[in-house]
Amino acid sequence: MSTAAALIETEHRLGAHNYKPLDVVLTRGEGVYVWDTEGKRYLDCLSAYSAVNQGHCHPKIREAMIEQASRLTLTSRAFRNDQLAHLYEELAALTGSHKILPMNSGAEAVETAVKAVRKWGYEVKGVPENQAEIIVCSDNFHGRTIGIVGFSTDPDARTGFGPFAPGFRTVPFGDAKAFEAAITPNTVAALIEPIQGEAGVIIPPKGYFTKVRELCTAHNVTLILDEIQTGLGRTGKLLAEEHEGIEADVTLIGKALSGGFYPVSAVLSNSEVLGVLKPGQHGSTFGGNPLACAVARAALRVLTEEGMIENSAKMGERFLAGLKDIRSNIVRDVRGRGLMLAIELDPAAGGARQYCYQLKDRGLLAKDTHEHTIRLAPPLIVNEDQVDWAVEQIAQVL
Ligand code: IF1
Repeated sequence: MSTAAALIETEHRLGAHNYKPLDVVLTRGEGVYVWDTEGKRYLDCLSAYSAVNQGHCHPKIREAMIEQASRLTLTSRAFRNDQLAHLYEELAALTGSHKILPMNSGAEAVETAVKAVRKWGYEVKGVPENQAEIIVCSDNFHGRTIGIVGFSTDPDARTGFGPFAPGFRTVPFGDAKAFEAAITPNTVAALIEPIQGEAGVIIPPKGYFTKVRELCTAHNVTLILDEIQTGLGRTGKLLAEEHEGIEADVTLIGKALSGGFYPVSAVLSNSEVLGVLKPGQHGSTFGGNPLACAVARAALRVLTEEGMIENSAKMGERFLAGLKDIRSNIVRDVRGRGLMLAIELDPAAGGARQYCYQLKDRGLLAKDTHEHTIRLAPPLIVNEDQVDWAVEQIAQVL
């Protein structure tokens, strides 16, 4: 048995240093809790960046995974499998989408959507070849591929990785006037997060998305919402767009689509946009494989059948109210929707990371983001006592 310190040393020696994790080595998870190699238990307030909305190792998803893994895991899309059609049906019934394209990671879903809307722009909207423009927002986070980091505004994400693909126009998030001004006859799509996650849980002003929706409709621009993090119950609704009373033309989901068992993502769309992709023009070895489909079907089933979305709304309100009651002169702002929450600290407090370490010592795992913000996102099955306990720990530390 290696000790935690030895495992950390080996990671440091052999692994690329593209992460700086908290020094806690986890070995087991169940529901809202994870355990480290020393047997210490933690309340997980990150949920693998919202991929384990259903809680760690959910027994019904595990059962579906083991059952399917014992039968058939991968056929490639060269042949058909008996799970994909069921996933399509269940996703369509749940979300109302008409066409679905399964991929693996979130970044792949974003890349897929970018390809589809460009082709749609040329073939349906009539944009001249290679002139398509996509509007994106400053401080966006959509993934790590070359295509995506090319339209990031975060220097860490993009510096040194160019040259990048042209065809993206950046506007400030939450500013409908700037959005309108960026639309040209060549604009094929807008790609936006309903709430910016990596940027620090930034909720746009009321009415922003209503206006964006109107503008997209008026100018025949495809509205793509990246719900990879906000979707599947995280904000207290199935999709965060419901808070805004709008519908996207294309919705991207991932992360919790598998409950954290396996990378599964999907592009959900109307028929027109995904309809432009013909055989041979897009795909992936693992996308839509039977294991992924069986896992995703179970992940969606427990999300709805076990009332996790309603619980997210209820517990989110309780968590936010608790955080707002904390009296601390280093707290600058507290915000959230559903169980997607953040505490922004005063820059004078010396960074959020030290507080994450103190929370870890008290048995609560959370992650700092952008230096001064603590992000909180427990599994959607968290209960009142656990929320109250978390608030108490946070109050003590701050
Ligand atoms: C990491 C952040 C969260 C996403 C949205 C697409 C993707 C993500 C809205 C890509 C991924 C991740 C990736 C993870 C950290 C995490 C993250 F801090 F970077 F921003 F969640 F807040 N769209 N988010 O949030 O999905 O390809 O990773 O499956 O370690 O990079 P992916």
